[in-house]
Amino acid sequence: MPKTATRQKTETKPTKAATNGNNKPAPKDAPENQTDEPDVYDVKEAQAEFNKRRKSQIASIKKLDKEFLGEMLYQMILGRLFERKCAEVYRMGKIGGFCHLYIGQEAIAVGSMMALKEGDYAITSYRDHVQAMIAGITPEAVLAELYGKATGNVGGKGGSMHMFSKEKGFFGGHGIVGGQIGVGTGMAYAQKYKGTDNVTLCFFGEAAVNQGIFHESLNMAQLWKLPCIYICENNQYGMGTSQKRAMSISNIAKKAEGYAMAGEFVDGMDVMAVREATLRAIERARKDGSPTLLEVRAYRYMGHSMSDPGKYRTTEEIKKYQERDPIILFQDSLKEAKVFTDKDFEDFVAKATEQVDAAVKFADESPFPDESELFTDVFA
Ligand SMILES: Cc1ncc(C[n+]2csc(CCOP(=O)(O)OP(=O)(O)O)c2C)c(N)n1
Ligand SMILES: [Mg+2]
Repeated sequence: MPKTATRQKTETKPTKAATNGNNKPAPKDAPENQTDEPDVYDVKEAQAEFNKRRKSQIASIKKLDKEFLGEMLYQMILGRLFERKCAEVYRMGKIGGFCHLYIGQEAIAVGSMMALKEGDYAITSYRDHVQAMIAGITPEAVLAELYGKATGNVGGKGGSMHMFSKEKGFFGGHGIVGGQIGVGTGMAYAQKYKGTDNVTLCFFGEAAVNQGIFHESLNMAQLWKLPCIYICENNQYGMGTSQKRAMSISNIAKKAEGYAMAGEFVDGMDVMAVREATLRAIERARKDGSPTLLEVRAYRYMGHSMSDPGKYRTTEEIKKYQERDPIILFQDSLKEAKVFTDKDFEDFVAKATEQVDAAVKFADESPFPDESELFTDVFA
């Protein structure tokens, strides 16, 4: 993807507010920020980090074959372009209700889910379109679901937050913050109970860590050695509240120690770092069921959902992370490692654009569910 193709105006909504994650001032007795990160970020510092990452990415790239690397990059590009199209058609009124986009976080889903094998499971929150597509649900079925059409992934009845496919091992799409942590733990229990060596990837945001279900699930998973890999996608905001304002400690990976569990911090802008950390966790889980907590730090470029006015953060902050864009970083490394050329990147973008356009055509032309569907799939 050409560098400019990953940056769009809509992804850097300029804001006047320079508050740290909220328009309201912090209470007087609130502790100082727990991290040493500055509130307004230095772009040069971000670029230095970017270059450091590139070196380690190139070393990891050399361990994989070209075809697989191409598929990883393609999935990241497809996810980005698909989500941009969602924003576009949402604004045209084709999608109703909530719509949470994943732009900026693609390296997490691709790096982790593409390390899975047949029979493994994944479950996530409402920010689920990209994970669903990596699991194998087609862009057509995901977009038609967003449109509420009968041809959608779950017949147009779930919408954006509830993609699901038992056959593909993808168990949602959950709207209750943290709710999927308990369900994911249960899925891992089932895998162990059945005597398989399969694992579950359980994704959730950093704000979900403050929910009781996080504690209960991790405690039980370690005690019973359940093959669950808890992937905390730390995009640094829970709606309009920054992590710093809502958590007494900022180092989420460290929380694993409280359960005698393996825990690791991972740079979520680096797809290869995510892959390698996930593979280490998978190896532990397949061996004796040991769970792992991964804190994968990334950044959400868009608002919490399509209705977020985004007044709680600055343009400078968004730009800092875009300097380390996961797709650009990966492309630059692949180019330096002489795996792909600029022409190859253009071809990937063209193919993904075609796939997204086909999904739009499919969703546009699909019918809404029949009225008779109103009373099917209802459990009460
Ligand atoms: C139990 C519960 N409380 C509150 C909400 C409202 N809510 C929806 S998303 C969200 C923020 C969650 O942030 P995070 O877990 O960091 O995930 P992200 O949206 O950043 O991916 C909140 C509070 C909810 N859906 N469920
Ligand atoms: Mg978050």
